[in-house]
Amino acid sequence: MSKQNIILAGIPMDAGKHRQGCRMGPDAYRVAGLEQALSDLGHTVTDIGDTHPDQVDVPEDAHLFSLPECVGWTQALSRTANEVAEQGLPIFMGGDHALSMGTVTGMAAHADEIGRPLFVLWLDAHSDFHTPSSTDSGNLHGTPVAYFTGQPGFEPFPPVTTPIPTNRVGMIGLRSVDPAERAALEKDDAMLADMRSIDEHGIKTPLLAFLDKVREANGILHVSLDVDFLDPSIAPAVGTTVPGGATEREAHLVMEFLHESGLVCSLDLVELNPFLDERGRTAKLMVDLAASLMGRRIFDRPTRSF
Ligand code: 4U7
Ligand code: MN
Ligand code: MN
Ligand code: MN
Repeated sequence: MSKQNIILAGIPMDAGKHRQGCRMGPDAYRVAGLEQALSDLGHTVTDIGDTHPDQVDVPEDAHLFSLPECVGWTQALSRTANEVAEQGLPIFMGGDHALSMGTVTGMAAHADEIGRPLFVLWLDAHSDFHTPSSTDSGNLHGTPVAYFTGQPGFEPFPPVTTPIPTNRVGMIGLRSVDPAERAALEKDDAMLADMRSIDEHGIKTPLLAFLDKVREANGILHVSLDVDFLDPSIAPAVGTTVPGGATEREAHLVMEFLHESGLVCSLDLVELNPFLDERGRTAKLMVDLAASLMGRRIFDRPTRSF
């Protein structure tokens, strides 16, 4: 990957779940030095500030948390992602994972415009494959993959004009998938790498297989990195911790391979809740992972003391 125009877009979205705090995510990445870390690698970096949701005329829903706000965010983010994708490589600083309903649909429209298929790599403990009717929690951050792959039941969200076929989705890090999600995923053909298979075969096996698929299709790759992909012992700042996650080296190795592939077109950094962090360690780790993805080499890792 050569030197890039990187666009940092803050998305202080907290509407995708009951527990609040992800709205502080964008500022935590700024304080943790994301812009400097990327410009030190020779990239041009522009922080366009924070995005805001559109005002929409959608009624509240008794079962779904903050439905109108989520619809307004999706509409605004889909438009913003499509616009910034034309200027370079966007990094969406969340915000909770419901923001991917907008970023992925916007990137899909962009990919369509340039005539290349969009693939999505989902780095997460969860599959986020609920629909509004299958979710028990009512938290829409558990639904983005179902939305952008075009599953039914998402009215009043904007119709998905460029759905991503499930065979262009790869999930790595899975260890908490609800029964309804599992039933739906079993019928589909997304690439699923759970932590058991990662323990057994190593994290590079599913990743390289997926990158080969992207390359063979002349595709481009959107990466969605949920903090809970990481083990909670190294990344405590997230509301939905699940033990047994990726280690620091596994996560960096994924980023290093992604860099070497040259296929990545955009990145979501989601679910960071700075209210739950320990002296900024999770925010700093996420910054380090983004830097690895953008080409920082292993000997250039900074020494850290807390
Ligand atoms: B995240 C959950 F029940 N499946 O639907 C749900 F386990 O973006 C969790 O991956 C969803 O953090 C987690 O509420 C969403 C739960
Ligand atoms: Mn466009
Ligand atoms: Mn998620
Ligand atoms: Mn998750």
